[in-house]
Amino acid sequence: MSSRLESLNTWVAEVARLTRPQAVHWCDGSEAEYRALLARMQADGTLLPLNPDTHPDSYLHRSHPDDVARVEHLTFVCTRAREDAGPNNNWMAPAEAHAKMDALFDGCMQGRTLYVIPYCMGPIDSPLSRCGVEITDSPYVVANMRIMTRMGAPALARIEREGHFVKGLHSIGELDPERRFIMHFPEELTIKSYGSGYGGNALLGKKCHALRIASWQARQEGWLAEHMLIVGVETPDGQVHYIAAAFPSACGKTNLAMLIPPERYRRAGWKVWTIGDDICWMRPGPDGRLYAINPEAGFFGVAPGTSARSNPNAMATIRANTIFTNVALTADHQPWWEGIDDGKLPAVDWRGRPYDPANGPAAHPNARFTVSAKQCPSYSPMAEHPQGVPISAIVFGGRRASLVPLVFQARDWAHGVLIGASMGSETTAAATGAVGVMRRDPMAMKPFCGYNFADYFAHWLSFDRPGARLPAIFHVNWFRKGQDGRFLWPGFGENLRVLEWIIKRVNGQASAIDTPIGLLPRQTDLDLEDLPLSDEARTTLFEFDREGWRAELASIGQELDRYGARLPAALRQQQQRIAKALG
Ligand code: SAT
Ligand code: MN
Repeated sequence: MSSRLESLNTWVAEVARLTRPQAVHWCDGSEAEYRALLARMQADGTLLPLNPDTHPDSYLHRSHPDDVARVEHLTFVCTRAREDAGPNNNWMAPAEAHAKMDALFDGCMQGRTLYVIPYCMGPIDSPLSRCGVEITDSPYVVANMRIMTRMGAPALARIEREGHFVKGLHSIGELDPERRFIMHFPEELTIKSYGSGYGGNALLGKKCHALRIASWQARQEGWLAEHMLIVGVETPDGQVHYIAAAFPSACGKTNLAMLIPPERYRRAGWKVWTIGDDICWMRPGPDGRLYAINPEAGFFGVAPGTSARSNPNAMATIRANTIFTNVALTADHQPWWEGIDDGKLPAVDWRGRPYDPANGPAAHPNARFTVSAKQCPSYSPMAEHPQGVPISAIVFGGRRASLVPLVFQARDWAHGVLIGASMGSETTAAATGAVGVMRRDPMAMKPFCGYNFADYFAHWLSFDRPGARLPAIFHVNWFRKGQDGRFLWPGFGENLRVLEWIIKRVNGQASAIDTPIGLLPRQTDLDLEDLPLSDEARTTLFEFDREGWRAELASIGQELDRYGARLPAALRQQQQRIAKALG
């Protein structure tokens, strides 16, 4: 097979000449093709079938033990001018990067099949969607891309109509961490990824395209590509408010996107609709509001910590047709992970060894599930709407054990951009490196912005223009800890109480107190009925600690200094205004 688009055929031929595969397969995305891939991977041990009685059509994949997370130190943005990549990215000159990668790709697919995956990020018929083609030698990547994107014949038809697409070339190579690079060429709409089979490094439609390359395209075309979940909250009067929220990897985006209202809210008629759990593309509509789509078609969620208590919708979603990566197994081949709370015991750990606590956790802390969004009980029909959903509020948040209150609101858009730009969070297992270290992660995009953060902040600020009806901006922190080191806020479904305040603020129905850092609720402004909160929680979660914030603003000032003269003056003014108000 080939395509009607000459530029696509030429590129595939070029890549085949370089990588020398044994066969070339153009993916049509059909069920038969998927079945054949699954059979092939079961035959060669890439996938192990799970217990068919409890988890029909579900599989376990064990990755190479050195290939379990994104590798930020091996991820590069290769723009002609170094400053365009910014201090927030590793940079390499495009010619050097191409030479390095092509040397790695030379002959790397010998004895393997080269798969051509045409895919569409977003609903096939949406003007907000963008297409790409990934070439890979990993059937595991093909299977995951089929779940995570609209892949195959309809995507190819759109690509042929449009005549252009993002090019992604991927090989698992030898899975050698010394020969592993994830390179982005935003000016050429090209990605080259070698040496890893892990999600964020290998499913190129996801972070590489839908965030790094798309953020670059979005800036040129006047929209935003963000690391955000999208959730619809239906109030008892039947109105649905869509909220987009940015949290770093493994900080609960999937849980918030699939939230189940507490019993009392449920009885009152509150409902929650899931649009997306990781990526949000939004752009101004004719009425001046921001309209958002989820470019993905599935969830690539963190398994550990997911349970019937923390995320019942996720548990229902992954009951069948799911690919699990690096989870543990029970004796009867059910998937198992720390925090699943199902009363069962792990028998075999994520590496396939008999479980022994001396070897560490049974499941890898970044173990994942890949599953179609359509299986999620709360999946919104609006997620397939070509025009997207109007966003009422944008929420930023991170893991902050101290200082940062449960929720506060930005005074205006520019202040909100500063709040996003100064986000901090403790690191998680989603990337290799130390866990639990506080780092600045502007808009949760530190690992994903495909260009200079200074220009990105300027792009965000540019949305505030005549005729715009922008969402209100908030900051939340579910992770505040008390004196005893335990979380003060119960989180999960109870987070709806915070969303309720946010929606009421948007509707002008809730009050707040004005502080130098923004608009804070008093504890009486939130519905805390039936919540077993300690006295410490009731005060700490709502307090504004002037001393602590002085130090925080100084640290934010230093962070902004990194961007030098390129930093938009409006952002600096916001920081100085707050620092001054703090005294
Ligand atoms: O990058 S992944 O898609 O693998 C997961 C994440 O870090 O958000
Ligand atoms: Mn993510």
